[in-house]
Formats: sequence, structure tokens, C-alpha cells
Amino acid sequence: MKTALITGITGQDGAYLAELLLEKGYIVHGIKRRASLFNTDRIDHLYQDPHEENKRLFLHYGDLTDSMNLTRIIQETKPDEIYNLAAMSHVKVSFDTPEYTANADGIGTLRILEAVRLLGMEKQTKIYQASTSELYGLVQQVPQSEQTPFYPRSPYAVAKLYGYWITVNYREAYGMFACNGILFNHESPLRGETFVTRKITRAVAKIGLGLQKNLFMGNLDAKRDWGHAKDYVEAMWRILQQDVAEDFVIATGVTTTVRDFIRMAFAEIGFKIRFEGHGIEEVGILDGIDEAVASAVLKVDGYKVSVGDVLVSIDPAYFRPTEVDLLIGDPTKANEKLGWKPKYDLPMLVADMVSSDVKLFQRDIHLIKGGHKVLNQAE
Ligand code: NDP
Ligand code: GDR
Repeated sequence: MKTALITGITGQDGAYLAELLLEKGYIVHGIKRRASLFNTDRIDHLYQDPHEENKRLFLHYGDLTDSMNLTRIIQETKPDEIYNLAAMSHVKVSFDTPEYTANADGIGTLRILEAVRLLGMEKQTKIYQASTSELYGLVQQVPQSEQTPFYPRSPYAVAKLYGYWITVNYREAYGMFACNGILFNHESPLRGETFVTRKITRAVAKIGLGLQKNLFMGNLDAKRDWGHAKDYVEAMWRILQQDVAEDFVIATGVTTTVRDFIRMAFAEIGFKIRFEGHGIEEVGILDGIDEAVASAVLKVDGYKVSVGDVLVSIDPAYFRPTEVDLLIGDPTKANEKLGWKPKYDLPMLVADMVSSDVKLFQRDIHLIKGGHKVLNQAE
């Protein structure tokens, strides 16, 4: 029975990876941060009572900014595999908290690698580092592959650039089995609510149910290669099952604008959106309603919006000081060496996210109608 340690187990990827590894028979240790409110929503379904026999999921308090804590957890859990997923992962927020981001995302990676080395575990513990397509930043060439030069465009990406290279360096200097997965954007119903896809699918559900009037967005021209997180955690695991430690690009190879993602998401609830104007003057207007699709999805309150309403507006607050305009990954190496191919395409991803958010808010409406208080969820 193998043992894995997941940093960032309470995040989107941590939750799907923990589920996958438990299914594969692993003992799974996860590091969670102490918070004033519970932050384990995404893994509560995996929770096992501490008194249960054959328990295989264990949580430890910790933080990537605390070397001693990380060293102790690694020493105690003796993992065969470490998945370093913890990070301050929001690109826009990294402009507000650049030093903390460097500490957690950059030096945090060093802390894990150095702990394994100091403990003399460099020949027994494999390490996965959550690297990112944000490393490519300013477009040099497309599609982006393992050979494409990096040009990071945010404090987040610069911190992750350090994480990438320190992982390569420990592999080369100490013969450690340490690999970078250069993952392109991946989303799911568990995606954090302030990332663009989830922000859109939540708003689509709420607008459709009459709970929200308008969606405020930033740059609609950005293009992203979006996949499903479930597929991407499978790739992480495969990367560590290789005989030789290597870095891999994980992507779908298809790119789409934020604007088209919005169109697709509204289409899921039967709304057609027309975009007019340019730059911060651009708006998305409800152009038509497909009654058949809409009535199938919107079972609670019916429509509160009409054709001609402005449903999408631009707010410059959501623009970044430096933007990554175009990401499109070349997953050929992963296809060939890992035998990895995504099961979800973009339409399936959008459908999964919108239907999940519609259910979420339909449940809220039932609770409100039943006189229960629903916690305010941040936009
Ligand atoms: P999330 O933001 O959903 O999860 C991040 C996790 O890291 C959470 O568990 C969070 O804890 C934890 N965390 C944050 N800061 C610290 C810290 N200082 N110490 C310990 N834990 C911390 O990210 P994702 O699941 O989407 O991404 C996983 C990793 O993959 C991240 O490193 C991200 O940068 C990277 N990545 C993500 C991509 C994507 O498209 N999703 C693409 C490429 C790379 P808490 O729950 O308490 O906030
Ligand atoms: P990204 O994801 O920055 O690619 O990083 P995000 O979903 O935040 O942005 C994608 C693109 O959408 C544009 N955008 C907006 N973004 C947000 N969040 N909110 C808006 O209102 C909005 N309007 C337009 C952005 O400008 C951007 O171009 C994600 C994170 O998961 C990283 O941790 C990971 O490394 C990369 O993906 C790969």
C-alpha cells in the first residue's frame, strides 16, 4: 500500500486527487491550513472518523511558509509520493500580495524539496510540483510545449517559475524523482468561485433563477485552454508512475476566449447572448431564449430577465496590470509517454459546471422558501 502526501488537499485539485488516490488504495495524508471557518468542504465526503478501523485519509495542520512544520510532517508520514499542490493560486490576487505569493509558491516548493533531502529520503520519495501554463506568459510561440521559453507575467507566475526551476535543479543535483506538471487551466464544479469559469457558471445559474441581474467581467478577449480537473489529477498521478522523472505539459490543445465561454455557459440554460461595443464599453445582451432548454433547467422561479436586457458588463477592476493573452497547450508528450488523454471536452466541462451551479442555487432557493438562512457566498 503506497502513501501519498498532498499539500493543498482542501483545494480543487487536492480534493479530486485525494479521491483518486484513495480509490487506488493509497494511504493519503493531506496538509490543511488552520482557518477560522471550516475549509474542508471539498473533501468532507472523504472524511473518515478517526476512530474508524482501516482509516486511510489523515489531515495535518500545516503551511507552506513553515519549514519546520513541513519537515516534521514529511518525517512522520514517510510518503512514497508528495504532490505539492498548495499555493496562493489566484493570478490577480498575486499582484496585491506579491511577497506572500513568492514565499508560499516559490520558497514553499524549496521547503518541500529540501525537507526530503535533509531527511535523507531523496531516493525513496517522488515529488510532483504543480507548475502552470502561466509560466509561458507573454506569447513566444503556440502551441506551448515543454520546449517553449517562459516569460511570466505576474508575481504568481514568477513565483511558480522559481518552483519550476528549483524542482529541475533538485532532480539534476541530487538525483531526486521530482517532476513538473505544466498544467493548463482546469476547472470543475469545485473550482474556486473567483476564477473566471466558475464566476461565470455561478452567475449564469443565478441570473437564470432570477437571483442576480448582471455579471461584471474583465478582459473578454483572453484565450485559455480549459480542461476538466478530474482528467488533470489523473495526469499528475501518471507523471509519478514513470520510470524516469520528467516534466510534462498537460492540456487539451483547444483554446477559447472568455467571451465564448460566457456564450456557451448561457446557452446551457437556453439563453443566447449577443456582444456589442468594444473594450470597457462592451456589453452582453440577451438576444433570445430557447424555451425548451430553459424550461428544462429553470424549474424554480422561471425568468426574471427579458430579451434585450444587458446581462454582461465590463468592470476595469477585473483587468490585470499585465495579462496573459493566449494559452494553447501541446499535450503530445503526455499523450505518447503517459498514455494520457482527457475524457472531457469544453462543452462537457461547461455543461457539468452550469448544471452543478443550477442545482446549488435551486437548493438555496428551496432553503430560503423554507425560511432557512443561506450563507452569503462571495462573488
Ligand atoms: P486552489 O486555489 O483551489 O487550492 C489551493 C490549495 O492550496 C488550497 O488547499 C489552499 O488552502 C492551499 N494553500 C494556499 N496557500 C497555502 C499555504 N501557504 N500553505 C498551505 N496550503 C496553502 O488551487 P487548485 O486546486 O486550482 O490548484 C492546485 C495547484 O495547481 C496550485 O498550486 C495552482 O497554482 C496550480 N495550478 C492550477 C491550475 C488550475 O487551472 N487549477 C493550473 C496550473 C497550476 P485553503 O483551502 O485553506 O485556501
Ligand atoms: P488564470 O485564471 O489567471 O488563467 O489562472 P482566471 O480564471 O482567474 O482568469 C482567466 C482569464 O480570464 C480573464 N478574466 C477574468 N478572470 C477572473 N478571475 N475574473 C474576471 O472577472 C475576469 N474577466 C476576465 C483573466 O484576465 C484571464 O485572462 C488560473 C489559476 O488557476 C492559476 O493558478 C493557474 O496556474 C492558471 O489558471 C493556469
